[in-house]
Amino acid sequence: MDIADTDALIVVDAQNDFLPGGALPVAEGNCIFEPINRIMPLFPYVVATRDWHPRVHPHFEEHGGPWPYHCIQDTPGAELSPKLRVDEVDEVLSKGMHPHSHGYSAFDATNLDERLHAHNVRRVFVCGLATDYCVKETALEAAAHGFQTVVLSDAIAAVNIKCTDEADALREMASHGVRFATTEQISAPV
Ligand code: VGL
Repeated sequence: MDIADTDALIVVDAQNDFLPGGALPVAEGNCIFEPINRIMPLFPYVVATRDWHPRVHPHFEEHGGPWPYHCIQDTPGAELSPKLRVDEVDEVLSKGMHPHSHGYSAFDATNLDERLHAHNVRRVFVCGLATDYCVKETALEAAAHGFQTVVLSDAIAAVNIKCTDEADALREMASHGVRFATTEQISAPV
């Protein structure tokens, strides 16, 4: 799969709080960094998203939501992991700030759609955390916005509250036209 100048890479929520030792850790979260760091230089446009919640937010258990506090604005847990090659990131996109939406998708209450169109992007590759939440919702919405959408299956990891969540997420994405590839199948532009 040759990378074209109309391709973009979306690195979803590679943040300290989603990694082992963080507030809402994804067990295999650290496995994403080697493949992501390896392929980032191949892409003409790389967007890294970050969950960037206010402390008072319907996302959190304390405010009626499903999750423990995580990725609160301007806290160390909300920072992109130092394991990510941030020098390869063109734009950091904050999400999850809106008081009435969870912000799982990187398109939710952001200008990602406009940013991608401004860069003439036609196909997006999605990787990062977590397969069963923000990766899934971002990929589904990218496909719904008309982008060819490819999820990088060796550069994602799931929360898996239920052990079938990852498989369900992959099936749901596939049924909406999302395709899958491994980072080994990605090659430099010709
Ligand atoms: C996420 C659970 C809660 C994610 C965000 O980034 O996938 N997961 N909030």
